[in-house]
Amino acid sequence: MNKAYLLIGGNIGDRLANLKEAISLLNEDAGSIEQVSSIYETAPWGNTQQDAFLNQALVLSTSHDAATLLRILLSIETKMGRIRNIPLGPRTMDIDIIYFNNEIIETNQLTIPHPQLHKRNFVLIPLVEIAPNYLHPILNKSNSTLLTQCKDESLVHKKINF
Ligand code: PH2
Ligand code: MG
Ligand code: MG
Repeated sequence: MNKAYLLIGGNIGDRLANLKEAISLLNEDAGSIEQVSSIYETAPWGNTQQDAFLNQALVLSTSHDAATLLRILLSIETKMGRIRNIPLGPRTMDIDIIYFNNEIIETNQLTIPHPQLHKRNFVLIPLVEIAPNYLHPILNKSNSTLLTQCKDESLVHKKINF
């Protein structure tokens, strides 16, 4: 079995219901969700003129390889009404592969580890909750260390009451 670390999130519609739907579609179509982080409300990163996101990190156990998994994830995004228009812009659901086992993959479709992960609190904070000691296979640092060294100042806070 392969172990994929995913980050899911969105900022359009019923954000909480969309996270739950993404998890159930992942369990149906992609493999088995083994771990989930808390849900975080996160300030929009990159394009700041949009609503706040909810983000959550997941561990998926899957028999698919990374390229096949990517196709499945994109089809779930499409099922959930994702329309790709503005880069870094608002979306119902984005499902990103952050790590895949400890593989380093660089193709036209896919870069793993996710090339921006170490620059983003909205990725690192949920990720540290479920995999603090996982070593980034290129930077050779744990997720905890990456978070300590991250210069991102955008706000991320745990959502407990909805
Ligand atoms: N995704 C982006 C761009 N900016 N900001 C937050 N807070 N959360 C996201 O998931 C996010 C983002 C591109 O995929
Ligand atoms: Mg993304
Ligand atoms: Mg994406």
